[in-house]
Amino acid sequence: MTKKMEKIMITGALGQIGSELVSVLREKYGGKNILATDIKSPSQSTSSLSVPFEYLDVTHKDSIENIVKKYRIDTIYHMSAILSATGEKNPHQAWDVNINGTYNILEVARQEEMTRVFVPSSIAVFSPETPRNHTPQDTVLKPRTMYGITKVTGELLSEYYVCRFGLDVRGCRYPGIISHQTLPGGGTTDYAVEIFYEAVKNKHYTCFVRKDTRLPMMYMPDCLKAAVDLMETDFSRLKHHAGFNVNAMSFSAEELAVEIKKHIPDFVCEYKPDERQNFADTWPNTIDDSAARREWGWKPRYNLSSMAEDMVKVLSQRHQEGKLNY
Ligand code: AKB
Repeated sequence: MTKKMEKIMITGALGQIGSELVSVLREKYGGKNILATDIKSPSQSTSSLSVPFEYLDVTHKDSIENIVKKYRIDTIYHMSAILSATGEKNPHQAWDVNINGTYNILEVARQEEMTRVFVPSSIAVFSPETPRNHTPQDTVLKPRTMYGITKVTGELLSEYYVCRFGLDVRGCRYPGIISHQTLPGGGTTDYAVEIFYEAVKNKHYTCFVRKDTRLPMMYMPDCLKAAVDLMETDFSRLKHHAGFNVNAMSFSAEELAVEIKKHIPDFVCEYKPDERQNFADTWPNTIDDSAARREWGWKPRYNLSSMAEDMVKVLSQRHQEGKLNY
């Protein structure tokens, strides 16, 4: 029997995914049942959470314990993480936040006999040895970045907690996430978001990967749907738990620029690859997500053209209102 999720805590609630996840969970489960936490304070962010907020550094297990007890939390969406580019600049911090933070969350969840935990993973778990097209669910994972290493470890640790302690831990391997509410920070796929802001504001963007760089991407509504759908699925249906491949769209940087040009004809994109190119070069072109489709009914709603149309529409409107803060 799959237990009900009643009191839900989100870590990294002011981040790119966390900030929008708060709104979706608030609508679904009611604001009084959601607790947002982050290492930043809400005043530093533009997001209006409309749910209780607590400062939380996930590397401090005692702080997690205190908050979990105070709010009687039974479910955690653990969204705080250091992404690939920042992680490579400071691998020790990436290890601390991504590994020790995740371990602390899982340990507190185990001790408190929680209902469920969501631990997201990433396409950064893959590596040059992994098949790059239609990358299988179960395949070689030998990442070269500290971020990728922490994400593989997070998947293995999550699966260990499922098998060893019977804790219900779930997660999917997110591709690059494109959104218009909160900017991503420190990732390799950030160019796929920046390009929209620059196109709308300045009609020009210098992209930090080569134009033929093809990566899997996903629009935020699908990213949130994946998290909620996976967490709502009956446990008995799942053969995998952490690290589901989820596919939505896949395009090269140049194809993205061409798509944006359909809406902003005088947009010009240049390409000046930096060190992030090296990370992108070890990640897949396309993903096989048949396990997610089979086990919990995953199906994305947005493709490149519907995502780009929506992004340009929302950001152009905001720009006209003088509210495109970037
Ligand atoms: C990153 O680029 O680091 C992230 C990811 C793919 O996990 N967006």
